[in-house]
Amino acid sequence: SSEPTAKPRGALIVVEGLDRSGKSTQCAKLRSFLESSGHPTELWRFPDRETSVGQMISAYLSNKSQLDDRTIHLLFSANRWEKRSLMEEKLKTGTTLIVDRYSYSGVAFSSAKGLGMEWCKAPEVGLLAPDSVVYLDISPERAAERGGYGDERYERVDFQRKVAGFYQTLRDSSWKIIDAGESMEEVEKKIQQVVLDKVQECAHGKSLSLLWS
Ligand code: T5A
Ligand code: NA
Repeated sequence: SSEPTAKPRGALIVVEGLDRSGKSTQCAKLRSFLESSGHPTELWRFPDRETSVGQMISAYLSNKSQLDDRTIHLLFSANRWEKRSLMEEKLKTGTTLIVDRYSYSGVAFSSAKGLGMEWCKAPEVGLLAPDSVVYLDISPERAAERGGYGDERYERVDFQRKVAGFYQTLRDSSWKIIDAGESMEEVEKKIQQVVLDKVQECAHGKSLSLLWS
């Protein structure tokens, strides 16, 4: 017959973890791995500091501007919403997206400042839910030893410990916890298998869902 064959969809893979857990390092490695395994892949990150909303976020993070806690929370969320339709289009046309931080960072960091977790989750509802969340697990102390924290706003051990607690509350069955204290190569290998399985599952028809349901 001449039924149109739907293109296999791409997977939405989110990488989360404390500051300096190795997310950006591993996202870059994962992208090369997927590409070389024949899967069209793009690497995205949040905050996306390129957009006008992203520039406001960037100024805030580097302490060049001050913003009310709820205001910055909503800007981080808006920064994801402004990329939502492109995200859906990419996935549906077969591109796998590796996303360096997503709504979980949004909720964990703002909750650690004292905002209510349900309030923090509300503006994220309706964004695309990741097919897999790779959580790079490391203690705040170990993370702080890596090149030292810089001057960005949230880079303090006591604050990062609170963030870790909220990340733990957000875990669900889509999460894979990876020991991020091992060597870069060990971490890389562990992520590869998890993600490859998920990419194949998505190509075979796993449907997209929405946060937070
Ligand atoms: N935020 C973010 C919110 O509050 N709300 C939100 O909605 C979002 C999306 C900026 C801040 O914004 C907050 C969270 C953040 O505080 P960012 O721009 O992602 O977020 O932060 P960056 O500074 O770019 O990245 P991180 O600090 O999170 O670092 P990474 O990406 O986790 O770590 P990486 O790969 O840069 O590695 C750090 C160092 O460790 C080494 C690397 O070489 C590097 O020097 N390293 C290792 N060393 C030993 N062993 C390993 N296995 C190693 N892996 C990496
Ligand atoms: Na990073």
